[in-house]
Order: sequence, then structure tokens, then C-alpha cells
Amino acid sequence: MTTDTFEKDILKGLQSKPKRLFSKYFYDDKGSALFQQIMHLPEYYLPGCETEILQQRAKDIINKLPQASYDVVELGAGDGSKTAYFLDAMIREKKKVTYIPLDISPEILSVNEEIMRQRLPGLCVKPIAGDYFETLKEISSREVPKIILFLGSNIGNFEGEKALGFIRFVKRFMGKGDYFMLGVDLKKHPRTILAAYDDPAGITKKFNINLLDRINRELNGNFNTADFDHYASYDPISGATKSYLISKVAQKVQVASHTVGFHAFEPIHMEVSQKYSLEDLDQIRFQAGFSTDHHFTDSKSYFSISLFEV
Ligand code: AVJ
Repeated sequence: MTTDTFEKDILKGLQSKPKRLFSKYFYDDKGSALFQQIMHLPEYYLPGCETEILQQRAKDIINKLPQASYDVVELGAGDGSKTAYFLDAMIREKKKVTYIPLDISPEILSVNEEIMRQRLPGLCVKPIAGDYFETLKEISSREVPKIILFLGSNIGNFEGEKALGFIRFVKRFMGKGDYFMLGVDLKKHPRTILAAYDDPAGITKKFNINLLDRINRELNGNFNTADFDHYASYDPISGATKSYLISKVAQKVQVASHTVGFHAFEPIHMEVSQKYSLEDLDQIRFQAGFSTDHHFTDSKSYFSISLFEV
């Protein structure tokens, strides 16, 4: 990613009304480390639920997959440590698997390869580094049927109709007999969801504030981060969880030699983490033009691994 797009996106967002910044920029080295801490918070139930499904329900998922061999393509794979449970089950169920992790970061892909080498020696791993808007092209020409994985509730960061747009975009690279496997956080008690994005330890606040620090470092900004507070909300009707940073005072901030004015208590919208019901997912599956779907949930029905068949 060039500094150019980063600078343009940040300035455009800060000049919009209401102000907004994009959560895809959270993940510099410090932000990625803070996200690892979030994943270990007791309130942040998502990774535990998803891991439970990948461990306990893998065989049920694999029973829906008729072919003997598959390319398992993972979008935004990261270190793949949760995916290893599913790949392990695929191998135990005698499927012939090639694992193709796609990620923007070549560093995390070498960690991924090393984890697979240790946990699943003999697994064929073919990492591809880059933006998946580019790298997906490379996998669509392969002969073997594929399962495209998009785990970790990452679909939740797409706002409104953009989630459907993204699923339609991925489907263009798929053929008959291929599967899209999505890890999705479900609608549930609003307090349970809100607590996951408003932890008392304040890690989620730091995770959001880090983007202001990043702007200070990389775009020569002068945000005084102590003047901003974090505020999360959940709307049980739409299922949208939204995070904001609130300017506690009226102030002017410099970013890349532009001046940005804030009123007291003016919000910057930072992130959307959309929650879905199983009915919402059925509708998206239908609207995206997949033929069938199956949902595999954890014991609390907090999270779903949903399998969409082309
Ligand atoms: C990585 C996008 C799934 O939205 O739950 C965690 C990021 N933000 N806490 C999410 C996040 C605040 C996370 N995703």
C-alpha cells in the first residue's frame, strides 16, 4: 500500500461530514499486536467460538463436501493457526488438499507456512502475497475444485450493501461445485456484543487511538490522543456495531499540512462490525446467487461458519 492512498483516504475521511477513518488502516505493527491482545480478551468471544466450530464441527462441514480433492484458498489468512484445525480434519477425512493462503503481508505468510510445516507436515502450502483483489485472479484458473475461506468475522467490516458486493465479487472467481466458507458473528444479546467492543481493560480504545498515533507518525500529524475518547454502539435492529473516537474538546489538528477542526464531542466514525442472523445470511446467499447454504454454529449459537455452494 502506498503512503499516497493512505494520505488521500485519511484526509478525505477527516474532511467528510460526519468524519470517518477506515479500520483497514488499524493494522500497522502496533495495531496488529493490539488486535492479538483483543483476541485474548475474555469479552471478545469471537475467536473462541470460531475455534470451537473448526474443532468440533469440522467433520460435519467436510461431510457436505463431495469431492476427493480441494484447493483451500484463504482470504486474509494471517498466521492460519485456526485454519489448521480444519485442514487437519480434511486430511484425516482423506481429502487431498492444497492450502493457498492469501495475505497482504509476506511476513505473516512465512509464519503461516512455518505453523503448517510444524502442525501439518506434508500439507502442500502455496502462499500468495498481495491484495486479494489481485491475487484471486491467480487461483481462478486452477483445475481443482476450491473452497474459499473468509474467517474471523472479517466480512463484518464491510458496511451495508458492500458485504453483498464483496461476496458477489469473490463468486466471479468461482465455478460450479466450489464453496465459499464464511466465519460470521451472529446477532445475540446486545450487551454481549457491546462488551466485546468496549472492554474494561481499554485495549479496544488503544486499538482505535493507535490509528491517530499512526497518522501522527506517518502523515506528520499532531493529534493529542488524550483529547479523544472511545465510544462503541450496537443497534440490535440493523446489527451494526460502530466504533467512534470522540473529540473531548473543540480543537484544531494538523495532518499532512492540512488543518482539521473539531467541535467539542464531535465523533470520528472508525469501524463497523456488522452482525448477522442466520436468516440474514440465507438472504445474502440467495442474493449473491449461490445455490445452497449450511450453517455450523458453536454451542452458544454466537458464531456461524456458513458454507455457500455455487
Ligand atoms: C477483525 C474485523 C473481525 O470487527 O470484530 C476487534 C476487529 N475491532 N475489536 C471485529 C475488531 C474491534 C474485528 N475483525
